[in-house]
Amino acid sequence: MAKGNNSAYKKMLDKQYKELMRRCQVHLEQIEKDLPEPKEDLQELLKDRGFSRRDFMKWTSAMTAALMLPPVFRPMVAKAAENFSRLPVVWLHFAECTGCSEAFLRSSYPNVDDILLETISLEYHETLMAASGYQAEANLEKAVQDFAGKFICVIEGALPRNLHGLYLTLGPKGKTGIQVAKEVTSKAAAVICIGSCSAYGNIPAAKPNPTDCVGISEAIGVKTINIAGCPPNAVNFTGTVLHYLLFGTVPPLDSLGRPLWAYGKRIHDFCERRPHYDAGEFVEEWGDAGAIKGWCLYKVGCKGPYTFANCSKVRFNDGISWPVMAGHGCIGCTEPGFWDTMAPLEKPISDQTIGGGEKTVDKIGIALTGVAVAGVAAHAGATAIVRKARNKDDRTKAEEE
Ligand code: FSX
Ligand code: SF4
Ligand code: F3S
Repeated sequence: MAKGNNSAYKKMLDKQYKELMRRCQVHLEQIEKDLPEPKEDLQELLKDRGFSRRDFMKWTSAMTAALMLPPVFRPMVAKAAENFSRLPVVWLHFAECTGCSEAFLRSSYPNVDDILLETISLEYHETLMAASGYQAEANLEKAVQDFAGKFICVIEGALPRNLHGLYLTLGPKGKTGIQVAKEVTSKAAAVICIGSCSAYGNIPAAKPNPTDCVGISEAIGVKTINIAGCPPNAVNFTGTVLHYLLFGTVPPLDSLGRPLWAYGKRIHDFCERRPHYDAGEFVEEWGDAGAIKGWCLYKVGCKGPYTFANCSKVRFNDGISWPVMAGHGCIGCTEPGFWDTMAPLEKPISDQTIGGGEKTVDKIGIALTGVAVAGVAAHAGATAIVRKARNKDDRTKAEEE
């Protein structure tokens, strides 16, 4: 009986994946018809940078798994990567530090994701393009017109709303950021917020927030895909764009607009220091014996228990390290309002929630478990809501799973 059920289940999965593959093939062919020729030959570029075909295949396997697709999708992920430079991108900057662009484009240890980002077809990017003034504005207008409904609008930075948006004006005509954001996003195929500033307001929105900065979605009411982080991981951006190139849809998102494949799990649950947390072994102060032994950073403020992101799994700079591995706690940079809600950054939140002062490990454990369980329950609830919305969206069951 059980065996029968198993084979029926396997048959159902096979059928769903076949349908998903068919859709993927149709979409890849469509892209080749609709979008301009690739601006770069990815394979040539990889060869020039010393990456072998084998390195590329390894990356393809890792990306396929990260996107929660079965290995049979590997050739299609490779094809989507080769088509990466066909996708026209208009990249806007509002209130931010440009650390997101810096993090993406200046990696000291470039990996396949970084090379892929180099191929991106940037029709407009204020900090990278040579044009300025009227020429820059004309370039933006042309890109939006030429690729209407086909380009991806990528946004870094929050939007100030006070003084009718006049705290942030752009270009020779002195348009407000809000005006530019509305004009460009209304013609885009999808809007991707890079970094927590454009996603949720973040540091420009930190108290007292005199300019009334908020994230893009809140400022102009558009649906955005939020690649959260300050700065975010390049992998989370390239993976999301690859998903779009593969299926023509945005990947499933949580209630905060973050792709579930990248932000669906808590930092704390995939942290290499977790066994020390479970054993009650904590760093008590910077440089103590626990710090030297690599114990858990919870008591020196790690916000990993409240933060959803894949930093511990994908790490940064070609997988070399991530904040906790470098010896500082996670400061929760992928969560909305992290600068205010996660402060003080080097003290545990439970110090406040359970009455302040130093607590025993047991007390911290109890308080933390309560907060973490509430966080997880909220996240699970949000996931269920997203799933329901997706069902409404008439997506196939195979893609949802
Ligand atoms: Fe914000 Fe990005 Fe942090 Fe900075 O552009 S997410 S302040 S790294 O640069 O927007
Ligand atoms: Fe890792 Fe921070 Fe959790 Fe400790 S509290 S296990 S350092 S994520
Ligand atoms: Fe940010 Fe924490 Fe990752 S601080 S980079 S979410 S480890």
